[in-house]
Amino acid sequence: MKIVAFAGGVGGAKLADGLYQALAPEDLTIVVNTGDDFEHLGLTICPDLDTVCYTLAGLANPETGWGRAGDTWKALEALAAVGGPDWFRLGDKDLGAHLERSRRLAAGDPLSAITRDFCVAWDIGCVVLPMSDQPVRTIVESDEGDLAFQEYFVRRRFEPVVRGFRFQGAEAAPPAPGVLDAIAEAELVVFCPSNPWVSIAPILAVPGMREALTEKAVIAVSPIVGGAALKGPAAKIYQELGIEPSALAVAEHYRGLVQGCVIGNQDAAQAGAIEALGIMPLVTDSIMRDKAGRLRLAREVLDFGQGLRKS
Ligand code: FO1
Repeated sequence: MKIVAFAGGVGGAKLADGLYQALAPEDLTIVVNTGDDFEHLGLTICPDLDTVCYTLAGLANPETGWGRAGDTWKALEALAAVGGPDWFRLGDKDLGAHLERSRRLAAGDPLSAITRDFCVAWDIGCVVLPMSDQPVRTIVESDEGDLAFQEYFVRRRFEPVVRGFRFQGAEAAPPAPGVLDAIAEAELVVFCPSNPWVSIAPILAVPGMREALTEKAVIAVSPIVGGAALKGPAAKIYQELGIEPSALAVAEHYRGLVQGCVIGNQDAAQAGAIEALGIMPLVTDSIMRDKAGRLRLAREVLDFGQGLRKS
């Protein structure tokens, strides 16, 4: 069963890892958000690509979900000692990937080719693709004006009040090579439990992406459980945009794109309202506490997808 997963951030990477455990490597393609990418210290940083790859490779820092396990901070300490900006925590091993990616991008290599080679180096058997080889930058329109994503998310700890988002460059960012083919061949597309506003929306903003999904069975896993986000600003953003954060709000957010929505046991009472949207709910324990939990949820999503008939 060929699957495509849309992912960004730590939560998305966890379900991507579950799907990676559940499927033959050749049956999984992960399309990753690049709207969080930014130029920093003269480097091009791709946090969601690295978070997905480190997680699948078993290299990710288990406490934070991002960066490398067991990393050290000598370079960043030395940088700070001479007055450099150390607000974005880049570990020594992590820096190795950023240096090589930046070197190859400057040499003209496409991000998708670099990502493919990193996957080989990190022994990742499935295909991991950036949503586009062209840059897309999420701009957060806030009560403090426009903020680059990492300024908002890390430097300001997502405190600014969100008014909206723009995905700068998306209109000139075609899907990366292989993305549309993978979707066309897929029997199921899964929106991992990533932030709908800043992880999944940028992927959907890539020209042709929504159209590619119209004939597909698509399932979203809600990142909002019990009215809260498991990690990050998703619930706060819904609230600031005047929407009560809930699994139902996520289903409504994806209405017209998805046939199924996986929600937490805490949100079982919303299943009827989700079904009334024409979206099939699956109520389960949607929290992935460990590697086995990721595999369990992934298997439930795949079984759910098998049962769904493209209406
Ligand atoms: N997130 C933080 O909250 N603080 C950091 O210092 C930080 C550093 C960092 C370095 C590399 C990387 O790949 C991710 C990093 N993240 C950090 C996470 C990142 O900002 C977010 O994971 C994504 O951009 C959105 O999920």
